[in-house]
Amino acid sequence: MGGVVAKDESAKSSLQETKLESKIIEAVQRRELKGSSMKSFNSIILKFPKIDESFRKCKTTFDEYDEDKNGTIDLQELKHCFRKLEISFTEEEINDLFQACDINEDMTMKFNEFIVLICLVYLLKEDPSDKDAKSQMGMPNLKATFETLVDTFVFLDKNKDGYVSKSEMVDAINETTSGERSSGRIAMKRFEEMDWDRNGMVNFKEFLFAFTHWVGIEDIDDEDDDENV
Ligand SMILES: [Ca+2]
Ligand SMILES: [Ca+2]
Ligand SMILES: [Ca+2]
Repeated sequence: MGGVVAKDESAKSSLQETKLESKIIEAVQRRELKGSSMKSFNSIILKFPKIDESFRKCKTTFDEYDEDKNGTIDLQELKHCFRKLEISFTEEEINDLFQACDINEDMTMKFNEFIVLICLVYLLKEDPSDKDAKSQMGMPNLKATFETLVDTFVFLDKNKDGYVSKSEMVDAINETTSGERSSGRIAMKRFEEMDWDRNGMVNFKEFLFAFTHWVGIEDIDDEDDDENV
C-alpha cells in the first residue's frame, strides 16, 4: 500500500503510509532480522534516566543549528545542517522527514521533534558499508541511545511487521518475571500513550515521540510556552 501517495496533504491520516513511512518500516524490519538483546520492558524503563541525559546533551547541537536563535529549527536551517554534515538526503527526503516530524504542524522543529528526526536519520542511513559516521549528525553520544531505542522496539514487535500492537505489548508484559508483574498496568498505560490515533498499532515514529515525552524532553522549552497560540 506504500504506493498510494496522499494527494490531499491537509487530510493527513496516520493510516496512510507515505513513502517515507514505508522506508522506515523497511529499515526497522531489517534491524529486526538481527534480533533484540532486551530482556523485559522493565529493563527499558530502568534506562529512562540515561536516555534523558543523552537527549539533553544534544541541546547544544540543536542550538548550533538554530541559526537565527529563535528556539526552533526551520526547514532552511535543517537543510543547512544536512549540507554541513554532508548527509546525502535529497531535497524531497529532507522535506518528507521534516513534515513527518513536525507533529504540531507549525513548520518548525522543536527540540523533541528534532530528536525524533535525528533518530530516523540514524535508522534510514544505517549502512554497514558506510564507515564514516556522517549519519551521526555531530552527535555521537546519541548513537548508543538510538541503539537502545531500536533494540526496545525490536523486542516489542514480536511478529516483526514494523508495528507494535496492543497484544504484543501484553506479551512483552507477560514475559516479565512474576515479581515485576505490577508494572503491567503501567506498561499498558505506556502503550496507550504511544498509540495516538488509537488504532491499536504503534509505529517507530510514534514510539520515538512517546520516549521524548516519557523522559521529559518536551519540558526543556517550557519557558517558551507563552508563544503557543
Ligand atoms: Ca531557527
Ligand atoms: Ca513543530
Ligand atoms: Ca508487530
